[in-house]
Amino acid sequence: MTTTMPSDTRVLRTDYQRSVAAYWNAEKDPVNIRLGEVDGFFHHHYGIGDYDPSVLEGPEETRDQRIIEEMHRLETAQADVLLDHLGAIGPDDRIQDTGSGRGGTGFMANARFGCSVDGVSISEQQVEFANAQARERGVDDKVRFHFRNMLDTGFETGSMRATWNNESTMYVDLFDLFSEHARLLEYGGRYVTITGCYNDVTGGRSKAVSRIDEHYTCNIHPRSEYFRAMSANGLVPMHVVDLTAATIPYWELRARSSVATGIEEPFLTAYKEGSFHYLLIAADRV
Ligand code: GPP
Ligand code: MG
Repeated sequence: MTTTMPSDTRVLRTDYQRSVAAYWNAEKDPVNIRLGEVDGFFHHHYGIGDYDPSVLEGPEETRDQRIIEEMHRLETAQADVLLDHLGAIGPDDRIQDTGSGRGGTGFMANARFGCSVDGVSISEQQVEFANAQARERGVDDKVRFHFRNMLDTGFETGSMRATWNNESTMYVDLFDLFSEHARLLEYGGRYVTITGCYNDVTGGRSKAVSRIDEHYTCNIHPRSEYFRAMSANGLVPMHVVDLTAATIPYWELRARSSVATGIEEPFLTAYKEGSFHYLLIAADRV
């Protein structure tokens, strides 16, 4: 007997996609939930910027909560940097959060620009959670989350002023992904990604990068592939920002927190040995 709904087979096309969806449908990790509860913006990405070392000092009873709040502040700062690169977005524009998680970056975008935001995710749990958040915030007329595949969103061609992937490109083929972004974006529209990619100048996938892949069931791409796949799909890079040095403090703080998941050391090793970069790439649709 099958438990797969007809809608599942349209959105989830492969066993791999089903296993990724199962991971995110089950995910309730304190490193994400407790941070989101700080102010109601639930992120699924990492942080940037220096942490305030005083959070590690002071009264023991409130130390844990101070660290959680500081990690959340750094994650919110990361999303702000992504939004800074979307260009001029007005209230009448429509933009897409691609791999939208529990909705954090999308709600920040709507709060900043007043625009419409469509989020897509292959996790029905995440879509449900994020839509409930939209209702709670009273923005469900403008911010909507959809159970859709980012490689085939079904939205109208040329309908988006901007689109982004905040740490979600490592689940898909980049040529297929950028082909869909290029289809969705209007001429002159902006695509932004923040991603972890491996350094293919120094060699192949390092052991630390392989451990990250294994942890999230993902497939981290080499740096050069981003640029090859953009150029093949009419996306012309305007900004490339290496955020590697800026994300290391987040991982150091996270390693000392009560919500560490065990993936902290592979990230710190990979970044420090230079086998892995944390990059922002902003590109124009031509
Ligand atoms: C999601 O963040 C992380 C990923 C989707 C994949 C890996 C990203 C790279 C840059 C390689 P999360 O907030 O759900 O992860 P965690 O639960 O570890 O905080
Ligand atoms: Mg997280």
